[in-house]
Amino acid sequence: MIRKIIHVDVDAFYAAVEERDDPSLKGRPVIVGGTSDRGVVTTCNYEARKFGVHSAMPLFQAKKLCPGGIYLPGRRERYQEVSAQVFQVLETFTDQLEKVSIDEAYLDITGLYQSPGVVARAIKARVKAVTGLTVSVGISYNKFLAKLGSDWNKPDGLKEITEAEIPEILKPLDIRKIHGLGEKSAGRLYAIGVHTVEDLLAYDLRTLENLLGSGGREIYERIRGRDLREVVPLHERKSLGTERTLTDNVRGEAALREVARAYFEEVTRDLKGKGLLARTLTLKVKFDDFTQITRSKSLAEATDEFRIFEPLLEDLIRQIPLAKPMRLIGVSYGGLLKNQHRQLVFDTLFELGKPPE
Ligand code: TTP
Ligand code: MG
Repeated sequence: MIRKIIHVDVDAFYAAVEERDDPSLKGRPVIVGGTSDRGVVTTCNYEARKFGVHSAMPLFQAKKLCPGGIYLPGRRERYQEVSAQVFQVLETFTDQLEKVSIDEAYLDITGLYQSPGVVARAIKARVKAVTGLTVSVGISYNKFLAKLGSDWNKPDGLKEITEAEIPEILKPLDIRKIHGLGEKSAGRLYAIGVHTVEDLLAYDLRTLENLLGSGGREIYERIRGRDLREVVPLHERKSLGTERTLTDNVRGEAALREVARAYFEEVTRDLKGKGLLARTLTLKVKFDDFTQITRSKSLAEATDEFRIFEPLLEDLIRQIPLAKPMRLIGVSYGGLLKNQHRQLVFDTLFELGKPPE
């Protein structure tokens, strides 16, 4: 199946946070990276980039190129805070979200109904509304091409790369744009006259492996538009539940139902109280011989409605064998979503999905 992968990268992240927190900086070149001339530029906004300033440039050199710039020392904690806000927005679109760095993530939206273009525009609009920052978004059918897309027309960019455009769209690219090809390798290739992806496409797999070592195969595949890496969510969503060892073992369906229902009511209150929606209900029973059984049922859509989950609980109770005495019973919800963002996301998707008037 063709996947739908999105890569999101915040524009001039640290500098953009400084501009957001102090609007008087807007429109002026902002350079983050310390105030002593011995340091280097951590990042700078696009106004400063017009002067030729870039990340990792020594500050004394930046000050020569851009003497009128605003030089700031950087506030790591503040950037972490804003980063968390950005990820909170992203995580409302899918739980298939992989955080790559402080300002960068992959989302696998294969399962979403809306087209990737609509989702990408909704992401841009929501991040902007919540944090005031612009992001660039790349869309494609694998990670490599999605990342290339987000870098295509920064800042505030949006670029989709389709399978039909491969390899033509890649041919003119400078090999230094190939994510995964290190600076040293790029230098080595430059030295033998290989500057573009088109030049590199002329090399067969064995030659590339000789030139680039073990990473050669990966590069060989990527410039042909092939990349099978999956989007790996950092931590799968936690579950929310109650389980207790009973004071006395119980036996039979009525006893199981009584305890399971009490836990179910408790954990459903907890779910609502935390502003969460759930998709899966799980019932777990441990018997007196310490064997255990867990049974789950899922809904197509997450909810926090007691009456929607109630029949699922009944189903689960019927799946538990009743011959042995039970020593522990547990009920939990999984596939959790935050409730309050949901409506916002759907509103934005709806707005952006409407045909132009
Ligand atoms: P990047 O996404 O590489 O850079 P950026 O967001 O500033 O600019 P753009 O994406 O528009 O090209 O990095 C994100 C942040 O990480 C950046 O704002 C500062 C920080 N950073 C470092 O601390 N050290 C570095 O070497 C780099 C490149 C970035
Ligand atoms: Mg960035």
